[in-house]
Amino acid sequence: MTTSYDPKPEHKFTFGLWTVGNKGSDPFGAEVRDPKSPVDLLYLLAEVGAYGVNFHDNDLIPIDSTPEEIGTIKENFKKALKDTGLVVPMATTNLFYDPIFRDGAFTSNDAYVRNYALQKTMKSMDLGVEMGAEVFVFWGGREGTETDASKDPVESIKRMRDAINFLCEYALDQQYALKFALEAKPNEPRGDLYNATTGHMLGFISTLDHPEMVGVNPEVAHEHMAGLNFSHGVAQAIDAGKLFHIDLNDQVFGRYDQDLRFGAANLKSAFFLVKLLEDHHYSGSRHFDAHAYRTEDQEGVKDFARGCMRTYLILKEKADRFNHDAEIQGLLGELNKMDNDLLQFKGPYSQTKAQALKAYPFDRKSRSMKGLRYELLDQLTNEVLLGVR
Ligand code: GCO
Ligand code: MN
Ligand code: MN
Repeated sequence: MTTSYDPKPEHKFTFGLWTVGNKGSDPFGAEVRDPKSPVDLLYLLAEVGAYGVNFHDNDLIPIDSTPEEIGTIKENFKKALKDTGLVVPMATTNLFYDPIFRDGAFTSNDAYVRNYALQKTMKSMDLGVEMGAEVFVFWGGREGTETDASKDPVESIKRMRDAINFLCEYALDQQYALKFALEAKPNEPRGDLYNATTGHMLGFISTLDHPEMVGVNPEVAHEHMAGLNFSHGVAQAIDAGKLFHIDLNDQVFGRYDQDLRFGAANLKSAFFLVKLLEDHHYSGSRHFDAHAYRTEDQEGVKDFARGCMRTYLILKEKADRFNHDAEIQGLLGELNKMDNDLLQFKGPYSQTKAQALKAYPFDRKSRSMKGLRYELLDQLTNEVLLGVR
């Protein structure tokens, strides 16, 4: 059945190889789904209607591959990309799985590990660019601590800055048209991770040698794990011109890292997020960094992937309805109306304006008694979401 909720290339829906390739193991139980090759996963993504695929270096090329194996893997993957029409908008490096990264990569106390991490990342950038990536994500999976006896956090932030500065120079040197997107997470797998939220990352970026090359990759689950309003963090990134990528999924507040299907847990915050991205014409990938429940087989993996994209498109339609609902827009218009008398204070600062504002007779008491009708506004929003408006 063809409906308006079918994914199209212009929606830029992407999935990581590690998302639809997730085999369902968790800290308490073994894998429940058979491994699929990167090529098989491309065909699965094409079948469900995705636009693109992202990968960590080792999702595509196992860490101990020989040069011959690497050649064959790359050739097969490129052929499958061509056959399926899928693109690779983003690539990233796995700096967390191998035991060498048990104490972090760029922030490890061991200079040997820090240098190996740089080498691995440069090779991963080469691979990403070869496959067409324009965005390169950095998720500091193990850049943190269990005990702060181990490291001075100021020193760790400096080490992180040195690494990103070095890699920006490498990209410039190679003439790669790559933008970097830093992904924050408060914890898991480490007890605490540095630069724990999108806001921290934005602050950190302004200290880099090439801040213009670096933005953020916020993830729903990560900000929810920190108990934060995701849309507010994303808004800050949009305002700073730094929303280079986004990881969509879902997460119940206060739980372990769940990576749920987009919209599976908090439909209303998913709605405000989609509305924010669409209202502000976000033009990057809508990347789903999530995986199917452990209960699922391969059919369930497809249900999961289709569900992520379908929910996004349904919420996009709801956002449009919200924006065109006369009663909702009437309420918002009323709330933002400016008293004619205050027009004199609009625009930039002047000494005269400041003096006039200081002298203005505000009637604080009568204005503070005015109800704002947010109960009605929120109820109308719920009714849009529930499909009765
Ligand atoms: C996580 C992260 C990762 C990263 C990925 C890209 O919680 O494990 O979200 O999935 O997004 O490694 O760098
Ligand atoms: Mn995550
Ligand atoms: Mn992520």
